[in-house]
Amino acid sequence: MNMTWRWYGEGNDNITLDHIRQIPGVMGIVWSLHDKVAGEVWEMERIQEVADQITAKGFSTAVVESVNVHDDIKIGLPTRDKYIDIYIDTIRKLATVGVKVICYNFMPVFDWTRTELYKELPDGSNALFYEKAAITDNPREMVDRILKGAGQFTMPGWEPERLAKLDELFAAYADVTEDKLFSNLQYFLERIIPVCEEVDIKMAIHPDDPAWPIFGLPRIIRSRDTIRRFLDLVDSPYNGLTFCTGSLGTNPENDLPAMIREFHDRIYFAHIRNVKVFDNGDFIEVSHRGRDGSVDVAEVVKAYHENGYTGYVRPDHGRHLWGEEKNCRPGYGLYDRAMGIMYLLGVWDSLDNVKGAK
Ligand code: CS2
Ligand code: MN
Repeated sequence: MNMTWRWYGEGNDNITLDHIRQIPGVMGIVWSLHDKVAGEVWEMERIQEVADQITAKGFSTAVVESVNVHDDIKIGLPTRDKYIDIYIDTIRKLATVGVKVICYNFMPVFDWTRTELYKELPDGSNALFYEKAAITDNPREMVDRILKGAGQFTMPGWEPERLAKLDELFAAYADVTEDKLFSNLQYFLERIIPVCEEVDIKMAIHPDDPAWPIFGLPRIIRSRDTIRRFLDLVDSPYNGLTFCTGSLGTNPENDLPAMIREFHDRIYFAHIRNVKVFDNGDFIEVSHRGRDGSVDVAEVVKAYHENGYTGYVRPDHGRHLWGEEKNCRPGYGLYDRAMGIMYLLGVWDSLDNVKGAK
């Protein structure tokens, strides 16, 4: 496995590349131009600048998360072609700085959704929490709560300017059924995948988080069957997956190791994290250690190991520890993610059963 770390960029995060260099085993930086909203042009100079910072510290630039997809593409409006052209322009530019995998998602309106950003765990740390009953009919209420909780930070997919027009967005999605969303995704893929084949970049869709529809909006990457349907939309090795155990693991019916065994040759990016799912369907993010939550993380790593997985991996979210929540992005502190890496590499190396395993 090729271990990576999601970094928000210089001056954009309290975690620097020098911090990351001290975490054993990290080979690559997962990066993006985080100030770009979906549909904006990515200028080559900006791309080059970040890529240079990353390579100067000896890291690979191979994974970008995310290049977000404009709502017009997801809704299927006539303006989608213009935004797909911009997307293709970004793919071509990213190829010139060594990008091999682009992670993106196709969730309507909201990226990952939680109801609380700093829910205290019994050990005194805190983490992202989802309370089913708190998802009411009023998305505005939830949006305000999340934006307030995030304070100074803008979280991916939670851009205040875009969410200010929530009513309009919901109205625009009114006719978008699950089938329609699948066919809009197919339209998008049929245009971009030939370019990816040409420039050798794998597209890796991120599953929906949580793995069920919310606020009446369809969510289509959520289970074994929907993933199979997705892969068949465009049956090219360049049309692949980010397999996020945290997102898919919110539904205990998803047998994650079995899904990894089935889909491993189309998984290009593994997000590994644990969630504890309660009987009423609420869930909270916990440490990577398998026995702390509902995801058998060691078994997940074993499924990758068995299949000789050589793709990119990152510890997904972590808890906020030792007071760092005052100063870090929700879910993206330093300590728990660093410990998560050591857990993942520990399991992997023990499976290698080799002294000084690589
Ligand atoms: C990420 C997602 O922070 C997270 O939960 O896994 O925001 C992810 O970056 C996007 O869904 C991918 O487009
Ligand atoms: Mn993820």
